Amino acid sequence: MESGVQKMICGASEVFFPIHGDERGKLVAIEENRDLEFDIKRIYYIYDTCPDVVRGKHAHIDLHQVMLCVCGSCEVLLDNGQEREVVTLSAPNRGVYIHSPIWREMLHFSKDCVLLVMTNKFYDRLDYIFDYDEFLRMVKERVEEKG
Ligand code: T46
Repeated sequence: MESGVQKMICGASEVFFPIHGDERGKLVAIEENRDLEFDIKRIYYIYDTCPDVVRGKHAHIDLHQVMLCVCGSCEVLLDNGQEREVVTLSAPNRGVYIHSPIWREMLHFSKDCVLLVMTNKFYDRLDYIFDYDEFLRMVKERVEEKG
């Protein structure tokens, strides 16, 4: 499959990465500024999450990130303050690229889920918004600033 970008709600896109496969198995390579539109500053992965747990429940003020399940599956609720969408991540070469402030919740993790995340910034707790109303206020302010 070719790498590419497909539109989702405003602020997020679906991304695809090429699979290099032969008789030995499959391999996916992700290169910054080629397969991703940003420099990768940080990679982390989430695993061993119980199926009834909801993670995330926050937005970021200024962060670009791509997330995909290298194993298993989970759902991601994306909310840009005006539209909502639930995406199922279940392929190691298909992810979601979040490039604007979006409230996100990750849920329905399969037992074997490994959710890989690549971001353009180092970890910064001050970049998080944990209050949904505060998130809505920030989105509204940005819309007003843009006119
Ligand atoms: C996001 C979703 C997809 C670190 O020390 N460094 C890190 O880079 C991260 C991401 C977390 N941590 C520590 C902070 C907490 O003590 O790891 C612990 C769990 O992190 P958190 O509760 O933020 O995990 P999630 O799954 O709710 O959210 C994470 C990211 O924080 C967030 O940016 O978009 O995954």
